Amino acid sequence: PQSPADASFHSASFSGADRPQVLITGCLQFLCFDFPFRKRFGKDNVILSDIRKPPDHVFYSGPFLYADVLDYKRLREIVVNNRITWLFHYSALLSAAGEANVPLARAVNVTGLHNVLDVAAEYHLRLFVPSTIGAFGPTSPRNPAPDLCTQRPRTIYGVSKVYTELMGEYYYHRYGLDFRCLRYPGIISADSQPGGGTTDYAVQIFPDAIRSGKFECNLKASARLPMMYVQDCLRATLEVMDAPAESLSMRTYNINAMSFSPEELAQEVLKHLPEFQISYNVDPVLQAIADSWPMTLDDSSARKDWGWKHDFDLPELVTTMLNFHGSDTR
Ligand code: AKB
Repeated sequence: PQSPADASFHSASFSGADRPQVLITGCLQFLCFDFPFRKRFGKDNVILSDIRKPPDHVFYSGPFLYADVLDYKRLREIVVNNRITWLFHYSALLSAAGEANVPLARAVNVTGLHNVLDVAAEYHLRLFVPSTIGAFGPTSPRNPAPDLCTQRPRTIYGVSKVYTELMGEYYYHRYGLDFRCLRYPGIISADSQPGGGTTDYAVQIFPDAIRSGKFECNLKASARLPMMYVQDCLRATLEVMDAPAESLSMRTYNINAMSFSPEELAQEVLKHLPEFQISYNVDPVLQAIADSWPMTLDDSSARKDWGWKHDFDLPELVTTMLNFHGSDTR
């Protein structure tokens, strides 16, 4: 089914030669890129790519390609052959997946980034790379974490994302690369499978609540983390990419929407499903990661510089997610 995330994206505001030609790497990170990005840039002006095959139920209305970010020549070939001008680089192993396979995370998150930075600098692309709350660590302020503070993460994912922020900013100052970066909270999406993250519980709780009325949570009841609905996340991404360069006082911004713990999320689910039961089977590795992350982000610079504003708070998120899974008969 089409995601409710699709509903409020506005139409393309570009025409003719001004229209960006877009490449998205690692697009299966979110299954709902297709609609908002193609609506924005035009159906044939967005190339989605990944090394994985899209799930059978996912229909793309325009081009999808195999692209391995570790294959530098192939990346250049795709950029040249398709006259790409904007690149959104999503290929990455997330926090839990990275701890389970550090060499692979280092290859994809660091070597893949090098390839993308070099291609983007060579062909003068506008480049977006997401960062994360995982780029903060146990010595960062947690409530809230400001844009600029100590960042000493203890996961390979977090370390690679601090490196991403610094390298992107370095290429901006050194080579004039138009690098733009947002630190995403945990992203909650109705139509994607959880993908190796610490915040995945907040995605999985909804289908489990609808299908069985129960959910076993792998974080503590009190583990409070910043979260965002995918529609807000993709809109923020398009907005920061559209922002005039002179409005950006920085190249890496926090964006914030809501913060909640598993216990608070379960309370909200209970308002819709009075029989719902949550139990806890805490994974110590994931809990240690969650304990080292902020509870909320200070995103005042994003709000001031380019007008960031979230739409979804916890009640709207829960209603939207339950409605989606309630009507999902897969
Ligand atoms: C994860 O949990 O690893 C990601 C993230 C917060 O970046 N969802």
